[in-house]
Amino acid sequence: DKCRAPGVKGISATTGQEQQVLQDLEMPLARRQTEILFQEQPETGNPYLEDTLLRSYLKTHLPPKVLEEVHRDLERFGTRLLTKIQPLGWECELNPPVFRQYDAWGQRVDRIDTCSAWRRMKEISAEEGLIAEAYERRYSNWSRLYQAVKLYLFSSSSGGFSCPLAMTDGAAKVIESLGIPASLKDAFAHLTSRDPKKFWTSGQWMTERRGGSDVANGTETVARRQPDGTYRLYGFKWFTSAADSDVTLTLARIADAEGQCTQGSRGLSLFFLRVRDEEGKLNNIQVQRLKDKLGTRQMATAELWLQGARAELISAEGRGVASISNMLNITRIHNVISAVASMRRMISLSREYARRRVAFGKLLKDHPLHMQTIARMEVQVRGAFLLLMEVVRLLGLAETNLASEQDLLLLRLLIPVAKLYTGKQASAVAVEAMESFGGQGYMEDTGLPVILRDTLVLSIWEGTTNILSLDVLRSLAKSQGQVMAVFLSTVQEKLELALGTAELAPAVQHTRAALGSLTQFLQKAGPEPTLTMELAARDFSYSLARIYTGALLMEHAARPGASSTDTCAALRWCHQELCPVAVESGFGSYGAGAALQDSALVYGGS
Ligand code: UCC
Repeated sequence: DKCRAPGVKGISATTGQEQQVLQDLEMPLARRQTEILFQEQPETGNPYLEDTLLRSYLKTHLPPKVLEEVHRDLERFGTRLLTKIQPLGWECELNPPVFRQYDAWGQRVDRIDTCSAWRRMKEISAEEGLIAEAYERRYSNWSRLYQAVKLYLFSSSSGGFSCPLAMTDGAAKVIESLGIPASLKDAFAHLTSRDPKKFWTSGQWMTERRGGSDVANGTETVARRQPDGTYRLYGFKWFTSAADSDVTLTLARIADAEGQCTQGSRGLSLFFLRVRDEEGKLNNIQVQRLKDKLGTRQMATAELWLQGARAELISAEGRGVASISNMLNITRIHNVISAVASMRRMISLSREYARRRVAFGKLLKDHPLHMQTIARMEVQVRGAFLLLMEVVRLLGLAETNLASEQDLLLLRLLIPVAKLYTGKQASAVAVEAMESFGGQGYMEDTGLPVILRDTLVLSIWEGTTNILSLDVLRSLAKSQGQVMAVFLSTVQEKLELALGTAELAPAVQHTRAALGSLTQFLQKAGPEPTLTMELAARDFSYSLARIYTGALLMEHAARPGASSTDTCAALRWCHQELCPVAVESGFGSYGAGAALQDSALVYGGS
């Protein structure tokens, strides 16, 4: 009716000059009526208070005293996110970094200008202790989990600042794992500072022209030893995220007296360097250009020439990959944090929209099919959230020397599993949630495409799905299968616990069957790396993710005071195919014949 009203009013009016004047007067008003869309913008509240799963998790696991303090801080932080940080995040999106290579007089300056909101995010990160919290360990093993929760709440309002924080955390972790050598004491203090004036962020320069994934063979950068024991680095870094960072960790090959370098992984060493000196001058680095990315546009990602950048060797020679894997494991956890946060944000918006949008005579929330779609996404995010909490719980134990040997093995296995699985989940959920807004979801200025774009990178950076699947196999090989033994026994324990809740019986049964199939597959495949295991790596990793997440959902649903929604989520999760690797193996997907078929399907063949 609102749509038709103006037109009807204008045309069906009586004729004559007087009427024309009336029409002229009425039209602009009438037009204004048609200009607004009838749906209201979905608005969410305090992200901490609205997150019932997060709150129930904290209530279940944190000691009461810790919970009390953490709850107070998170409630305050939630309000700050809503009122102050979210608008800053949007400003970062609207004002991406600008690269100025030359000044007005032709002098090379290589300036990366970031917006004030981006710089404010850095200050807020320090004020909120988004890195510091994990290293101060005020709450012992719970500090890491608490930090992860703050990062999770921060992520989707951060305007991309989550990325430098991930790398900063990773750099702090590497330095801490080296025992904070005297030469890095100052840097560590800056990276973990709560003082906005002192806080530094770090980059992670791993990617070169010849390899994003194949770091071992793709790294060309050469390090030349100087008489004072420092090094100068020469090379080209192809993809350096948050290039406005203060310091960075990077890999290079140390040249011997003849200028020769060892190739492959054994030739790589890890270096620390300051990006600029005290006056802000680049450390013999030239910025080639900024990357033109699909998303994460708030952040300056650059191509950098290292032309004798002064650096400090911080690993044993040739142990670069092993040393930087401490950083990778942290940034991969941050990737999980962002994936879960993105899903939670999209679903919250979708849920709120369904409360306001009327179609076919009723609110979207009263259309069962629409609710089924959102509910399916909700099951995904619940599972992913519990998997994230499990990983950071284990990390907290490891960092306070409270972890058992089994905990450490489980942590090693679950990091790549969680990274690869949640990255894929987040992309799928973001696309589905966008669709739940109809055409509005596709509109730039709703902000929804920004979330989608920024989410799609999560299955790519920090190791693609296949690279992470191979890392899962690496963890099996390195531990000689021990990670699997721990995985199986931990899931069994959680199933025992779930048996006490009668409603969970079908989920327990299904997961047990999946565990049986997984064990059979492993027995058949054998412990050695084979073509079968390589072809199975992705499905195998998915199986681990689904089975373990199912066990976590059951554990959560079996706790005292659990709700029927917790049970429902566990049942629905476990209803899906939990062990795709067994299904595909039964179909013969992992043999040499299948590999030939794959090639024929891709490239054509008889
Ligand atoms: O830089 C990037 C963008 C930054 C953006 C940051 C955003 C953060 C997101 C947060 C959300 C907002 S992306 C660049 C990321 N690049 C990668 O992720 C590289 C992907 N490729 C791999 O992961 C490969 O698998 C490599 C590089 C690790 C493979 O190297 P190698 O040398 O061929 O592998 P090796 O020989 O198997 O491993 C060498 C050593 C071994 O130790 P040792 O010698 O003691 O046996 C491995 O066990 O490293 C150890 N190692 C690990 N240890 C390898 N990976 C790991 C691991 N994950 N954990 C523990």
